[in-house]
Amino acid sequence: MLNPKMQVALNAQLNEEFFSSFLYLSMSAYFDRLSMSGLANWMKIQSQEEYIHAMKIYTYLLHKGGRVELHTISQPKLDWKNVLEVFEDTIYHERKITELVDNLVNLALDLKDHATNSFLQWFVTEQVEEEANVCKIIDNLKMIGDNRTGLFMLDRELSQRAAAVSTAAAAV
Ligand code: OFO
Repeated sequence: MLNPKMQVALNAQLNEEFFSSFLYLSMSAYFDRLSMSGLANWMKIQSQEEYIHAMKIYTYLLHKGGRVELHTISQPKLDWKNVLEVFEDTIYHERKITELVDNLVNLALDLKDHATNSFLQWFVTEQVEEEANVCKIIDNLKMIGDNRTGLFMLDRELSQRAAAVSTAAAAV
């Protein structure tokens, strides 16, 4: 049985993960508008991964006899100045998510909720990888600057990203 405080906190995180999915889908649509299909592909997969994160929490809540409570998802930003600004917003957002995950772990420790603490460790590790991936792209974009060929090459490289696992398989 989940502590009511943990149930509320996990549902809030569930909503944050769905918002992340929306935000990255909006970024993907922005890149498609610019005909940057590689960047659009990278963000679309990022959006799918966030959906998987949300569904992991959804499934965990149900396994623990908790209640899933879906909230309204805020409208994400629709426009950016340039490619770099999109990824700067992404790292800002991911750092906020890392902080939220850390707060959840702190709550689990306070409540001596070992099962939830163990469940959350997957997210702790995932955030390290996500932040590193985004930082690498930001470094590349800074090196490229206004060089159109460089941007074209990066777009080609990011078109190679493939979804690691099927949505259904990853959510359990
Ligand atoms: Fe990008 O983060 Fe989910 O957890």
